[in-house]
Amino acid sequence: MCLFLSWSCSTPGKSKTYTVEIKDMKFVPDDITVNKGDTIIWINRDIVPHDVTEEETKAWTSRPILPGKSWKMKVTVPSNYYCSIHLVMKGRIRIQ
Ligand SMILES: [Cu+2]
Repeated sequence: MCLFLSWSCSTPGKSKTYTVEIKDMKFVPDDITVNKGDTIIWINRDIVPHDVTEEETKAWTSRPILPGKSWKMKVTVPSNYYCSIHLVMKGRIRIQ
């Protein structure tokens, strides 16, 4: 893992960074399992802006992520999220 994703191992301690790509109007992967305290970075590889917004209560939101840009968040609770710009785009964060 570290050989291929050396940047994810640069953070001291045990927390990891996971990447979710946004492409073709989808979150890839759209279902991710992490440990509490890990970070997820969403990278917009699409040609239109997207966002990442907590689905039930809008507890958190990335605001629009422009093409080529990214946004990251430290995960403390499991969440279902969606793109508030394109309501059909949905993703899920599980904590193991
Ligand atoms: Cu979107």
